[in-house]
Amino acid sequence: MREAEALGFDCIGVTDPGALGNAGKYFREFLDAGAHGDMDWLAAQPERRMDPRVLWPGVRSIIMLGFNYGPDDNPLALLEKRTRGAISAYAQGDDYHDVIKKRLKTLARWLVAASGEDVKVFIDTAAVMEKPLAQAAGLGWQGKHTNLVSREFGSWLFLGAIFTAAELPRDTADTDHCGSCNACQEICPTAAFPAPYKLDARRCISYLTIENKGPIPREFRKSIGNRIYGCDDCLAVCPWNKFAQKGRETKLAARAELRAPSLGELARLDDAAFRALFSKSPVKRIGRDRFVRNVLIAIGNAEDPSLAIEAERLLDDASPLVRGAAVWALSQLVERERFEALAARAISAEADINVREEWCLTLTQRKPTANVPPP
Ligand code: B12
Ligand code: SF4
Ligand code: SF4
Repeated sequence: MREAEALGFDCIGVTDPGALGNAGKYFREFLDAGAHGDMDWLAAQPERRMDPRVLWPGVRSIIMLGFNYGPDDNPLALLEKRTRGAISAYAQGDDYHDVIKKRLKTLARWLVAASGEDVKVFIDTAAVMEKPLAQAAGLGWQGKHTNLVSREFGSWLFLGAIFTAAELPRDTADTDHCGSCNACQEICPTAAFPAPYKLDARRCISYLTIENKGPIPREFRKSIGNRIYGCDDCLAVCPWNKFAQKGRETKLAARAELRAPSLGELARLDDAAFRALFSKSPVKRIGRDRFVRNVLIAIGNAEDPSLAIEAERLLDDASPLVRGAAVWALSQLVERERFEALAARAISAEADINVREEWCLTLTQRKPTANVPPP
């Protein structure tokens, strides 16, 4: 459709509101297994998500749109630079919700004028199963990493939907082209796939660093490496990316300062500096404390004792979430004697019971020489 292309959309397809097939059943299984973790909004009113006709009884056709955000470098390369933070490709530019929603609304207005029928637009946050609907509309298939893979754009498509009361001709659904490939399953640092096509969000670094509001569970801290916001590993390793193209939308392009930011500098962000650095960025959504928590986990994994000073300073931060993460980061970077001396001083002064527990657990679980280079 020319109007969609002119607005920057890279692919488009139309499907039937009843096209979800087994997706609803799989969604129910996902919820029953508790795989959504604390994402209560995902579990709320599941019937609406499982059937678009419950969400909006007037819907006759669903238009699915894809917006290419193909990165201009390989996101896996940055994982080697341990003193730099890795922000996932989708979050290095402006917030896609804002950029794409505006275009969806413009397209929807055009559609209303052309068809005379009512419309609703959705991107990400509504109770819409965007991936299986996009597969039904022929945009690609849900790969074993559970995201939509496109033969033209690999793993790098944002999805959006326009529901319309107009009867439109349907496109043919796409079929699975994963074959015997298992690359995404093998690369996942936290073993978040209990089986191909199934994700346990509670183990996914994207969930742990973005959705999870509390401390990062201890079992995942080492595997998170330097990923400070989201994760691209399973997407980036997909062989279908060899057909991928660089995203065209400049607003979504990586900002120079977010490509490989210094962990030391990020650890020094106060609330105002955080909001200035992440103005218009999706990262802003998680707030300074959760973000600095993530940075501290990466600092703990940086194998650079010169970063210990940043963690030590944050032991006095106003946020218990930040103080707790600083305790763990420090334990990874300083020698046992130094850590025990700091603990002796800090524990009695610590008002927050969870941070005190973090000190005690870290003291008992800390390996004597973890990451500290021999003298
Ligand atoms: C909740 C959510 C998350 C959660 C859970 C992810 C998940 N896979 O469910 C978390 C926070 C972990 C997350 C992470 C990411 N997300 Co997200 N997320 C969503 C959201 C809001 C809902 C997804 C959902 O319904 N999940 C519930 C599960 C049950 O649904 P499902 O993934 O479709 O599950 C299917 C499979 O498991 C399959 N299945 C299950 N069992 C079986 C068995 C067999 C035999 C078969 C064949 C299939 C099968 O059927 C299920 C139903 O379709 C969507 C937006 C939306 N409204 O759809 C964005 C969305 C999926 N996210 C997106 C992105 C970009 C990401 C990240 C890449 C971000 C990042 N870089 O960190 C990661 C990718 C992690 C991953 N491997 O999935 C994009 C994906 C675009 C695309 N091309 O697919 C979406 C569509 C947002 C958008 N509008 O563009 N996300
Ligand atoms: S985004 Fe990262 S942690 Fe999540 S499933 Fe993919 S590889 Fe695993
Ligand atoms: S990496 Fe392989 S298995 Fe995973 S989605 Fe891509 S093609 Fe499918």
